[in-house]
Amino acid sequence: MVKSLVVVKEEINQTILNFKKEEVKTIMMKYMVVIAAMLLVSGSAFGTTLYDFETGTEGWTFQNYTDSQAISTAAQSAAQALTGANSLVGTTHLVPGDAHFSKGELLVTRTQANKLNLGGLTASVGVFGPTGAAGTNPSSSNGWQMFFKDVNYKSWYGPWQNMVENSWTTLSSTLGTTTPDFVDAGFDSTQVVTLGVKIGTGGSATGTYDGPVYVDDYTVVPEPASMLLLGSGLIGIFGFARKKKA
Ligand SMILES: [Ca+2]
Repeated sequence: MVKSLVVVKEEINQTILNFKKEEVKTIMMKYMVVIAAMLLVSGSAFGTTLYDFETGTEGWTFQNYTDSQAISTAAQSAAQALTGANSLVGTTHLVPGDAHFSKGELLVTRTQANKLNLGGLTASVGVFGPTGAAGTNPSSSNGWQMFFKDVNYKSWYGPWQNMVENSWTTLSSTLGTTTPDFVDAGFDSTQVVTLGVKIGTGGSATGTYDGPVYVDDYTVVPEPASMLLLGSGLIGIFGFARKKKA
């Protein structure tokens, strides 16, 4: 039996249509793979900058505990910036072995309604100390650490890092992975309200430091493992969609 021309034409059209569908699917698949790959390699693109001090102190202040008074002001400054044109500056009077001035903190306390779930996230912050900030003993430099407090004021303090003068240093901690320098029992990384930077004198430091210290660009990003899950999840979802359609 000879097919009518109309039927043949219809079959050809259908073949072209199917081919185009397949082509679109292939192209979409390629894009999805590219997007997933981008997610994997550029987790920072999904980072959230919490504080960059471009609009002022953004709620940051200084600690005034009796044993933690080495920083006595918190202000916006255009003298140094890691991002944008401004940072936060603290006036520092750091005295080794002193009951009041051997350590100090710059910090922000958010409202309970704006508490942060930092579980599994990597938090980072830039710190800058000019000439003299590190102290006079190279083997026992003044240092910094980042810290968090939860809604119950339980604390988590990250690893100490020696001050490097005249360049921005990024302090970084992943809650749940990074070994803390100090942590209160029961600290809840899913309900963080206070974030900050602590400075302190080195163990056998001998020099007093009077001058500014700067903080900028407090950012949180999903840890690499989360990005891997997200990326492979997207590939998985698309793979499932393809199978379902086929
Ligand atoms: Ca800034």
